[in-house]
Amino acid sequence: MVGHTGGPPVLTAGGVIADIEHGEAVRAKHLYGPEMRRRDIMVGLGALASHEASAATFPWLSPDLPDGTRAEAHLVQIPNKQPLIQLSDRPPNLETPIQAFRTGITPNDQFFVRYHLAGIPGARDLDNWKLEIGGDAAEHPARLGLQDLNDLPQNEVIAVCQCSGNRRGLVQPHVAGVQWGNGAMGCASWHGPKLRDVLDRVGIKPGAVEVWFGGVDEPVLPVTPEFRKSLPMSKALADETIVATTMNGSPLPLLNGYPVRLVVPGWTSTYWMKHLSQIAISTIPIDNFWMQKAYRVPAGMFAVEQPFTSQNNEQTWPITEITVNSLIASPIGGEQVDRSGFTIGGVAWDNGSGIERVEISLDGGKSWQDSLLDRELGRYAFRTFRLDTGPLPRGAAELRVRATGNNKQTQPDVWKANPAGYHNNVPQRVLVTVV
Ligand SMILES: Nc1nc2c(c(=O)[nH]1)N[C@H]1C(S)=C(S)[C@@H](COP(=O)(O)O)O[C@H]1N2
Ligand SMILES: [Mo]
Repeated sequence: MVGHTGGPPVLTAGGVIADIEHGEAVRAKHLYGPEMRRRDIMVGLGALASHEASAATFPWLSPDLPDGTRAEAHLVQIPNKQPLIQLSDRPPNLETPIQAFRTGITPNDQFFVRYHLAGIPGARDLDNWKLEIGGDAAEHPARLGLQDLNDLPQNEVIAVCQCSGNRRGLVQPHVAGVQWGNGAMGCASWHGPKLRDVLDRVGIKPGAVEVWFGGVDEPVLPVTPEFRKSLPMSKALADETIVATTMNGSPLPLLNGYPVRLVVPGWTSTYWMKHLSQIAISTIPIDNFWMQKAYRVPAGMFAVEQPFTSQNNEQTWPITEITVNSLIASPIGGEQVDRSGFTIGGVAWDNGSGIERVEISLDGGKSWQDSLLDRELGRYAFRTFRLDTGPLPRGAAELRVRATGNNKQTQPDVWKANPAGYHNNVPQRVLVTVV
């Protein structure tokens, strides 16, 4: 295992979040003794602190979210994380508050958490972690440890990890699924060997069509399908696709995939397998619920540069590339702003073509002006932007933001409705009061 301080947090069987790594056990027990329910450990940002707190107390929860979500969503404080918005408990689905997107890199302790299965691993389950690589198109299967990965040539990529369902909760009419607001995403610097170099350790036979991936989390009920995903060979062998052993210079937080996760820059994070423990190079397409039923969009609805042909059918395609998007993180909705002028700031990102332009409207979309783009951290990274508004008339104002990629894709005025609520990239609206 890699050495690290402040062990990763663990969800115990009883559903109480505790931290059992090393000396942290005592502190965790003290802070959140096993008798305490999760609801009791909620804290607020700053002075906010009550599990009664809801829409009225958290103005930064978008008004577009379903009422039920606005009432239920609350901040939780878990070890080694700042307060995150809890949207579900088992499995844990935790959203990053919008304030975190004022910088291009999302700190590990503010990074969102998404799981499909309640049987998520604790740190002890990962002590004997190994990565098994095989499949019918592998020349000679192998079992690698962390040191084997560290011995391969190392790469860094700064890339946005965005859930396919980010902003699903903001679409109208509402659709089923985790009701994410704007924070089911983050951008980090990921470090580790290329997947290609890992696959070369076992050798790829001719005839390989996909690489399949599994992690150590397991369904609690036998009827629940295991979470397994696959990539086409083109994306698996691409320069940017890595097996990350660190995140922002530290070991991965437990809930973000410790000790190793797949990083697939430009693609939504459903493919970014956490606690990666199985890789199979395969001559046949994977056939399971998570690839063939879930995470799919109507065929041809969203332009992609690299089709995933082995998984396409006539009606639907797997969701793959991120669509161009942008977010104002300052000011936030409901805030009062100064009529002498204020600075608007946030982030924009796309599938890796890179951000060419971010426009801002101060009048609800009637007129637009270019913002200033900060230095690019990498083509898969968040690009921060800002605009000094200058003086504005008093009263209500509606800000909007719209990004365009180097590939000329831009954000549509109307969401391309699809059953799962994916790819919601209509320009965000932020209502503020100029005083
Ligand atoms: N092992 C495992 N990996 C996983 C998942 C999962 O449920 N289990 N969910 C995927 C999905 S849909 C998303 S959005 C990202 C979330 O990554 P994060 O929890 O680090 O933010 O992990 C991906 N990798
Ligand atoms: Mo996701």
